Amino acid sequence: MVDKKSAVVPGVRVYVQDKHHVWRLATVTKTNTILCTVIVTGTNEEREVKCDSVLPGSDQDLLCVEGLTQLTPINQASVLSCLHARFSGVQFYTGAGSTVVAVNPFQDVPHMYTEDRIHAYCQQGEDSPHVYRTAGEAYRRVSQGLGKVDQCIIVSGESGSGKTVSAKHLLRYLTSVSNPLSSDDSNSSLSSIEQRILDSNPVLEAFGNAATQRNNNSSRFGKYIQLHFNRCGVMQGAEIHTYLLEKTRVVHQSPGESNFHIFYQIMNSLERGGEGQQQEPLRGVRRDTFRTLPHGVPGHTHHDLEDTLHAMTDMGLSKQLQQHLLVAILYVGNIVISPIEEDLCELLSDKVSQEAVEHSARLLGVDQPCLTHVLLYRNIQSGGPSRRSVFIKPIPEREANSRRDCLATLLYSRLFEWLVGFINRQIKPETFDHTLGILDIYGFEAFERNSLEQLCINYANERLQQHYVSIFLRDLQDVQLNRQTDTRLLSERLLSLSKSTVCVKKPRSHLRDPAFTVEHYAGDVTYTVEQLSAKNRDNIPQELVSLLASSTNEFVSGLFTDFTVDEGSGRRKKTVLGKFKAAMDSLMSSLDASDVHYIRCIKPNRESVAGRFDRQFVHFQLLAAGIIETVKISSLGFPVSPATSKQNKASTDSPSTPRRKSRRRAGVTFVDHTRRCCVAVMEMLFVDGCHIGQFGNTKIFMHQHQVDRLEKTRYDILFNKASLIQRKKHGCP
Ligand code: AD9
Ligand code: MG
Repeated sequence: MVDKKSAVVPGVRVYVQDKHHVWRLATVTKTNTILCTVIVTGTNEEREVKCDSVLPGSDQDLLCVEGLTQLTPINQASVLSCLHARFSGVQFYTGAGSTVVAVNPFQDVPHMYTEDRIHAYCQQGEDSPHVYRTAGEAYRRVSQGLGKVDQCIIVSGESGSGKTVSAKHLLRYLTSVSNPLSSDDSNSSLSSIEQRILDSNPVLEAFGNAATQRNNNSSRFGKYIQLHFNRCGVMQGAEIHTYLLEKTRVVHQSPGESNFHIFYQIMNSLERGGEGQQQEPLRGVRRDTFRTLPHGVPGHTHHDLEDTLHAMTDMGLSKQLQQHLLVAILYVGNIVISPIEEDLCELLSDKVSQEAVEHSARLLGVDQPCLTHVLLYRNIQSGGPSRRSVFIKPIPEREANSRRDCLATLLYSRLFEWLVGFINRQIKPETFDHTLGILDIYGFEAFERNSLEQLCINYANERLQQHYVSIFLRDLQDVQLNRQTDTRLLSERLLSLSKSTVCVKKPRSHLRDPAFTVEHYAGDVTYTVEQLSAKNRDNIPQELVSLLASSTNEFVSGLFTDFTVDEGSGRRKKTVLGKFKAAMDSLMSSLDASDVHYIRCIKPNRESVAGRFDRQFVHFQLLAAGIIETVKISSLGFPVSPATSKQNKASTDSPSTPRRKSRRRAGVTFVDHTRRCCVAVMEMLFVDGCHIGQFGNTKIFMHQHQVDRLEKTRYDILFNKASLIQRKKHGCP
């Protein structure tokens, strides 16, 4: 730990370990070589503790510490206490090097997200930690051709920590600043492309989010939205990539959880006598008609129904089309299969089940006997290509149940894919120069029972965490740090984090079902094996697809005409995990090609309530996410090392065209002329006596705050002039 050996003498401030608070600030009153007596700050409580168990503390006013690297000293106790002090002081954002740590307020804080705040960040040089600061930095790079030019903001944190809300604020900032009209005049409306991009949010949330035990509005899919800009920084459009929707939720929800929001929204609308209510298949339907629509988490409101419908209409989506297919999916969930004998079953003849098959067939545009047939029988093909014959075989109850569930999940996942495709067609530009991506995936989660869905979600988080660690490791290798002992320790720690193979072990608790435990970076998770491999194979019967492709409902048949079932078997068959891994690999390549900015979201308590900061819970998240390590690294070294000669990549460049010329000149004369210029600039800027960084032969090694200041000054000088010239040249407003 940093400064571990500083003297423990009377009068000194230290942090002592505490069961409830994790660490508490105290003052040493007496000491010998092994033990010391302390008085806990704010109390009269006296404690005797081991000298080597304390961490150095200080009198620093933690509320005012905007960046964790400014803490003196930096250790896990001071980082935790700082975030706590700021949370209590209604300061929810804190810097950690270039990363922004966002603690979820769990209450409305409208003053933090006003148009004026956006204006302050984009026009008036405001740079206190905020999602707007991160968005502004990424935007500045993309619009001025800096760094790798393509940018990505990764929002991470566990389920319910505030990723989706942060991503929305990022998007709002970016749509606002990239549109000169809206940023000049806060009353003017956004241009239609920006509005369409914003509209995609409530629509995708309605279809892809649901209430879970951890979050009333939990994202059940991963989302990577790439905003496309021209070289002047004007938004041209966007493209949305989604990752593995948790489709099984359509037919099965864990206790206390709910189905996707859209179903409730449609039900609310129909129950209130909304459009479609009078037509036969939808007449009289209510939420409690459907087995797959549990109440969900108490207190959950579907207040954004109007938003969804409004946004859907704006995007040109037909309400009726949505309603019919969604209600059909719910009816499929009501079909009950009952066994006749071991390998033979039938549809239950009760009213609910009969109505269900009748209505779903009608709404799906398929023949009712055909629908019944594909649920209860399967085709077996035999013979070679020349003499192929097909046998029809009844299937057992269990298999028929999975077919029914497969029908519902297949319909929903195809609808979701179609929706994403539809939105992309509305927002994708014909041409663009650069991209700025925002990644908001489902957060790490561990429930009582965890299956393939959690395995994929946690795997994705594992990959992102490794990426985060590798970014800081790479900086570490790039830079010749001047305090080798401390950093070697830190790099070893980080290396072990990044290289640790996922550890699988036997579960500790005695579960009845077979299970295995994975030691994830954010804690152990036990996965039950039952159904895991079936879900992983994700077999889709061809008969179901053929039936739907032959639907008289053009929309339904359209969803399936080009859909091919993966008929591979054994090793050739692509599993869900295999496909998901490939999607993550491709995402990681995209991240590697971009400058990456991080927002690390922290959930302050498990109960999702305002005003409660559970120090143990937060402490665990800080350690697991490696935040404390990265703060230490950022403060110890010079995490930023822009090359001044050939490898010129980042911060000291001027905007795009002039940059290339000056770079060549700089490469030749760096040692004498350019070096002297750099020293002069640094001395001029950092006259307040702070360290001006270190000069190597080809690089300057700087602290993050120095780069920030340099960038800001350069931005102030160059942006107004150079970008004006560029904008004029490209005919931009
Ligand atoms: V999950 O991994 O998708 O399950 P997220 O996305 O991390 O999760 P989300 O953004 O949905 O969490 O936030 C959870 C809840 O916290 C929201 O519904 C809000 O009620 C609350 N929240 C989050 N961020 C803010 C904020 N900046 N201001 C106010 C917030 N409330
Ligand atoms: Mg989310």
